[in-house]
Amino acid sequence: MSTKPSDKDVLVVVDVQNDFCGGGALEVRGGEEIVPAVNALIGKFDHVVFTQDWHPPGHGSFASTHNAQMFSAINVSYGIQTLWPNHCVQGTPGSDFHPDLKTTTGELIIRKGFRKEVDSYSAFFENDQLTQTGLKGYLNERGLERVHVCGLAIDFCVAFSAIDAVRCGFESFVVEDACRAIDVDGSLEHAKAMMLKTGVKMAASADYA
Ligand code: VGL
Ligand code: ZN
Repeated sequence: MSTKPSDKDVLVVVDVQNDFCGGGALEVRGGEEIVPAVNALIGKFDHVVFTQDWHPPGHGSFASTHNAQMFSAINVSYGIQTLWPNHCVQGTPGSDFHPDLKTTTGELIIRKGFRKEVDSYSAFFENDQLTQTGLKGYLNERGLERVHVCGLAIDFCVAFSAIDAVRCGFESFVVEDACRAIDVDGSLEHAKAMMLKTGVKMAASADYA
């Protein structure tokens, strides 16, 4: 069945940035392959929001900040934090959106991860699960009720965003073919299980007319 997005539907395009694409600092395998599918979705929605991972130099999620191994994990005040290669540093080319991404009709860009001590995977809450980005209020004030998430990476920022959308009272969908995974230490399987348990619905680009 194919449905046409209404004025209550919003597409949230997560972190389609150079550092998550081929040759980027935190390359997601096949990341750039989703750009045509994401652009096609953008063309179908009246309301489009982008997120942009946006870290200051020396961010607390960078392995280099802790002289630790990339993709290892440490305990921080808000729980376990995976340590990443330096990526999406504010103002660098790696933090730019993929050059082919059609950002023109976007109504809002949510930047996240800009506080040095707290990472932010979700478009709604920072990783402390408390600090809000403002997206919930924005969507509520604009009467948007259904959130459709695509982008990079499905096992981190996409999953956290879709799960938090449910938590914030929205109906939440992940457009699976318009996502790719980092898949470190079983993260993809874990994220999928969490999404299903929370009530996130899996969708495909073909579901949208
Ligand atoms: C992301 C790890 C670190 C993502 C961002 O966009 O999924 N993953 N920062
Ligand atoms: Zn990041």
